[in-house]
Amino acid sequence: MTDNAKLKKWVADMAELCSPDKVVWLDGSEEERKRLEAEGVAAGELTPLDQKKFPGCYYHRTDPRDVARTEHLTFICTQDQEDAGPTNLWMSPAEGYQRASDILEGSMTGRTMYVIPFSMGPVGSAFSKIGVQLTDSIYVCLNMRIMTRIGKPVLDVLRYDGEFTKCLHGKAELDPERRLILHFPEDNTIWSVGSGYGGNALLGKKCLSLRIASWQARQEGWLAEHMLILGIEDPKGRVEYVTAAFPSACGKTNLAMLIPPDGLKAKGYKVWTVGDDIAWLRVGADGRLWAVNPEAGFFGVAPGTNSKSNPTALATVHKNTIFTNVLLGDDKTVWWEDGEGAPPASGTDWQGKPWKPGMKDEAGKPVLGAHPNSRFTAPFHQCPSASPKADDPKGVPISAIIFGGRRARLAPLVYQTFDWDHGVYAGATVASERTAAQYGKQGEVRRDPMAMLPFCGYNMGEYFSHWIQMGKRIPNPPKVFHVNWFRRDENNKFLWPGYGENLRVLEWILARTRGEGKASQTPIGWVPTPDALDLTGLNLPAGTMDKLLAVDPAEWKAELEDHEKFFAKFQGNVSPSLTRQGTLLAERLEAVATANR
Ligand code: GTP
Ligand code: SPV
Ligand code: MN
Repeated sequence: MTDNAKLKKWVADMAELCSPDKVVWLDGSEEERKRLEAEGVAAGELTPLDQKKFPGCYYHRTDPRDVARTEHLTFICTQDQEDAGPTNLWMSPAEGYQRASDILEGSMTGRTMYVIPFSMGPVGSAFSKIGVQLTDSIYVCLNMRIMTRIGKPVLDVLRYDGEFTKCLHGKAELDPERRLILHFPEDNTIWSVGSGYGGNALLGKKCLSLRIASWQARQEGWLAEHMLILGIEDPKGRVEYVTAAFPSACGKTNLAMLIPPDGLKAKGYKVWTVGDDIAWLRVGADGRLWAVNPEAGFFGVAPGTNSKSNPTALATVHKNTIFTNVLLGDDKTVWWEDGEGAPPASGTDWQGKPWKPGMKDEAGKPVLGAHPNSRFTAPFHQCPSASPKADDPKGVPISAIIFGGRRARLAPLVYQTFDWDHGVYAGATVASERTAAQYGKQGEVRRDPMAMLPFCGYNMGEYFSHWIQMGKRIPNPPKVFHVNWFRRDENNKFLWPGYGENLRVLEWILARTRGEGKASQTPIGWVPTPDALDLTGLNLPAGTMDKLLAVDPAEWKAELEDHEKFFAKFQGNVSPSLTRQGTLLAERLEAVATANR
């Protein structure tokens, strides 16, 4: 398969460690896909769905103790602990290799080790990165096939001397006590053991394209970010692109696939999806920032996906899709909470237990059929709104960067920052309520800078400085905004309808990038005037817009104190430019307080 001596030696070494019965190199062919599917079904890893209703679709259930990323078992392994910074867990490389080896040793006996050469980004593009994943999971092989570009064409580009990220994945016993997700950025290496779930196991995704890539991006002068990329075509046929960074399960896939709401349909907007989770951003020859989606598929949250919230996603997953931890109907269909249509009469839930609609637990609470973090894996090109630019190695030019999180209070629906440094400050202070995409207390508000807290592969203080530096390298930088679709009223109901209606906010954002759009200046940035958004066809109760756009200086003062506490964690390793932004915000808040006295 390859004449790359380094690759051959590494595969041999890892096989010696893990002792698989055999080693199989994947070529990426259709024939191979069929073979893997058949093997997966025979091994009980996959269940074929009703092939009339769901052609080419399979179901997979992970261990019930293995249904989300495990941040408390995810480590950055660098020689110097400083390089991991205060927000990452750290382990020395020697300890990391040793502890993982102890678990991996002999763990593939009786199993096959698959070798998956893959490219993040179009195969052969100067901006793409090559990885090779070793895994004993057929499910992982089939997911990697969808999420990345795999096989022989990648080896052809790698040639005899090419560099690649060494990605070793072993299921071992799937025991949370014997699980480690380790990154060795100095060795361009990832070792993951004891998990078969998503971002823990599909190593091209968060491990390579964010943690390792962010490390490389800092050295090479670009940005690897947890961002969607979308194009908005206006009625004149002009397409402008934006990226948006929201924490896990906070609406990236939904926004990336947005369908214009009825009220705005007459205007003739169209949205083009370029990416829904990861963006690699570089400065182009024209002095603008350009974005590429390194992935080739969607690993999207299933619950809540229906023909009203996200018809595009629903259309994307009707064939060649792998469903993970949703409800499996006895009729070999799949279903999830807030999904489409009625649930099947009976089925098996995400824990592998018999399930019927309306079931309650001892406490009287509904028993969920699908885990809240259950997912679909679907090929990118099946998306009806897939942008024709998605495979362009140059990427797309970015007009606006949007940060956001889930905030029940405080943050207005949208605001525009005053300049790049202020935008970096808004990104660095993003906070959000925890979701089911990670283990931990649900709903708790935590700082999640740029939505990268779990994904930055180095010291986040340095990461902020890198963002500030990037601003100096982009002659014509995108404007930076902050949004919050999740503000709630006194009764804890969302104030904003969200989903497709978010286009109304994007319309204002794009107007602002052109120097248009009505706004009033507040201490935190430019906020739309109550009449600035086109609300045609949206019958919001009176006063809702005011509540959505309100900026309360007293609440923001408390927030600012929390920013300072957060930055203090970095022990002086926060760019003076950011500290200055905090001071400016304090002064603006003070000025308003004085004026109101
Ligand atoms: P990851 O794949 O984990 O990175 O998540 P994501 O950011 O792509 O999140 P996704 O689009 O899958 O949304 C996750 C959850 O947020 C789903 O339950 C959605 O129904 C909900 N959601 C998405 N957009 C909106 C919105 O505009 N308003 C409200 N209220 N909920 C939303
Ligand atoms: C996320 O949690 O942000 C995801 C899913 O996109 S995973 O691939 O599991 O990280
Ligand atoms: Mn994500």
